[in-house]
Amino acid sequence: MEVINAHASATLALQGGHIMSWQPKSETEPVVWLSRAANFTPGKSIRGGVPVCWPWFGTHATDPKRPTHGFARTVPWEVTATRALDNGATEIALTLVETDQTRTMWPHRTKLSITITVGPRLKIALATDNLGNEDAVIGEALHAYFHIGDIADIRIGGLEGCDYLDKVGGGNVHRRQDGPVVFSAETDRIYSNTDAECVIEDPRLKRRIHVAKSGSYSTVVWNPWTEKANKMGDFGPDGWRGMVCVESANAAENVVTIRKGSRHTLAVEYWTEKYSG
Ligand code: TA6
Repeated sequence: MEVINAHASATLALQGGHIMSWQPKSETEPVVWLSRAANFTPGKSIRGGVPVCWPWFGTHATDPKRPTHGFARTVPWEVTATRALDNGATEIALTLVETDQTRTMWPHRTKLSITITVGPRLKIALATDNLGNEDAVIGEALHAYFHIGDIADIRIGGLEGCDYLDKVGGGNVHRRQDGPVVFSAETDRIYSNTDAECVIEDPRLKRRIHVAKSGSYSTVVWNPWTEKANKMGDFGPDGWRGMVCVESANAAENVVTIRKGSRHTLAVEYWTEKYSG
């Protein structure tokens, strides 16, 4: 599904309620990155865009055979509303279509919906309604891939002093962020207890990308670097150099308990500004 308006263009897939690309008119390069070698296989994650990780993040807590990052990103969603807003932006609402298979993996009566606003900013609100008569605990993320000039040149501000789980090499080593995040090797970190806005400073593309959020207390930063990207096989030649994930999440110690009968929303806003570096 293509969305083109006075402010921006975007492509969405019904599979996973997945935003695959977004480019404001003010930019000559996409802001949300999509791999040139992305596979569009039903049931498989799409390499790039903003995958919806839900109702768990990473490996399932008790059953490692269940899909990594939950099932929401690999099942069909349906459009429930579209709206042209007064400011010229476009709003699209989608909801996950439950099946016997999803109910087997997730036996809670919840409804998952996403509202996407394509404009000079990209706004995404992921809402979980707990319709059951017991509390439900979820892990989740808007696993956003951002397009950058080169991973070795960028810095990410906003996480200074935050504690994080270093997942590289399958470890779970606790560390603390000293200064901006910079990259010189595979990087896979879950920053905990932070609702801070992050800013990706990109001197090569001469822009800053702002990643603001609410209802999210973890931020995941990921770049696979050479070896892991080659193993994954869907980054294309050196594709990993042109992307970084800054994921607004509730993961690890920040999983969310949604009281029965209530709603929890994880929302993000992405925008850019010129930056001379
Ligand atoms: O968010 C980082 C991460 O958990 C990495 O460890 C890597 O697995 C990445 O997500 C992509 O996972 P995927 O299942 O989309 O290949």
